[in-house]
Amino acid sequence: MVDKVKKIWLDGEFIDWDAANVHVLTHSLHYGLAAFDGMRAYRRADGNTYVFRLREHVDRLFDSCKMCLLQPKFTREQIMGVCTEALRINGMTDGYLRPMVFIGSGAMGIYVPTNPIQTAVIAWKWGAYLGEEALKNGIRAKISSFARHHINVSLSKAKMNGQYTNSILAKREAKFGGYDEAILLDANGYVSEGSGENIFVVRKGVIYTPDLSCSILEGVTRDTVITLAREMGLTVQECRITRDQLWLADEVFLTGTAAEITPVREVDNRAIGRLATDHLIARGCRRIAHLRGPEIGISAERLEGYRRSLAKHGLRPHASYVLSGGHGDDAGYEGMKRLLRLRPAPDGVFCYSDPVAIGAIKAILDAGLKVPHDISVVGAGNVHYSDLLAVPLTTVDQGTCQIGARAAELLLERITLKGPARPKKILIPPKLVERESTRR
Ligand code: PPE
Repeated sequence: MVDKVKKIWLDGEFIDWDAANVHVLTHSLHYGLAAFDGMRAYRRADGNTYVFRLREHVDRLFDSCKMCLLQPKFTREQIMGVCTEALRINGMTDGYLRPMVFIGSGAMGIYVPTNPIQTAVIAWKWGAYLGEEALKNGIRAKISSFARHHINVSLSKAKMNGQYTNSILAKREAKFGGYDEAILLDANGYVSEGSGENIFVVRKGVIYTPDLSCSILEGVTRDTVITLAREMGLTVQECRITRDQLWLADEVFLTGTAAEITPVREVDNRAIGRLATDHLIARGCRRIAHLRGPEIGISAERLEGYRRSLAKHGLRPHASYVLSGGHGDDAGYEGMKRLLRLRPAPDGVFCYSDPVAIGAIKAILDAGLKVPHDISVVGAGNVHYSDLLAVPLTTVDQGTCQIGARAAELLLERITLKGPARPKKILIPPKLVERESTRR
């Protein structure tokens, strides 16, 4: 239930929430042609409230109107003003805003050129769209049996009310099947978007999102993610994506005003994610141990990653499965020997480093067990000999050489630069390199 606020703006004035009604002959109610948008207002650290990308949302509303031939009686500036006023008048420091332009009552039938065009702006409090849990641990999504509208069936770039019957059918199908959200393909079979969100796929350090021809709504959040990612030095490609690419992804997430950024942890019952623990889970391991490194920050971060991944997949970490290790293969060997004494023994081990993983593999083999058949092993670092071992090692490559190369380039750039240098952040995403030690 939406909690009532005091006032709703309808056709030029703020009226009481309960008085904001329309006639049942409202044309848009019968035939679905109307346009809306949605934005969130957030209270920021400076104590002020800001509407996130208000202009872009209002522009899209007017673009939607233009595409479906609705002529609002108000200007963009007026609607923007009403949006901020709706927050103020209702005493809201954060919330969701929904401007909508629709065809009022008068004549019936499809062609009603003289019916009034009405405009409303509604503000309400809206928590996490897919639940708090979804933001933390990700959602389970299903590829819908409903396709997104073909580009010549409807106007995918318009945020048209009637279009949402397609979203509702897909969402209900997904929910009835025990999933949290639907992912719709376009009429050509390429990945399009969620029922109310755009979709992103990360694989091997590259971010992909369906291009504008794939029947998607051109999301404002989508644009924000693309812009920020590119500013951080990441590669973003807008292109066609096939459903199997979702299953091979390292990460999938949905973006939208209501959904904000929601991670997807499973698509069609297949776990997403290939970094260390996620990868072991995807390969079928369920009793995953972690051999920690020495007491330094990076070791704590890897432990945190291990814990988060287990939580994301609903697996409980077993205290005895986490052992403090050390740097080298002897630490890995001793740690693994202790893990092998546990009942039940782990079926997967994520090791702090490649040398620790190499020691662990030796201990497993010495105990007469097989890698990966009995126990899968993942290391970290991608040392140069990790593919030359008796059991080539699956590992997380952190791009150590790339880090050095980019740092040197940056330094040279700064030396030759005239004038003040702007700080620059370069992110080199880690990659999972899959080899025999987890291929089962
Ligand atoms: N695709 C669809 C189909 C969609 O409805 C939205 C927003 C997006 C993508 C993302 O667009 P943007 O918000 O500009 O990043 N969906 C709105 C309605 C949700 C609802 O259930 O109502 C929203 O998020 O406000």
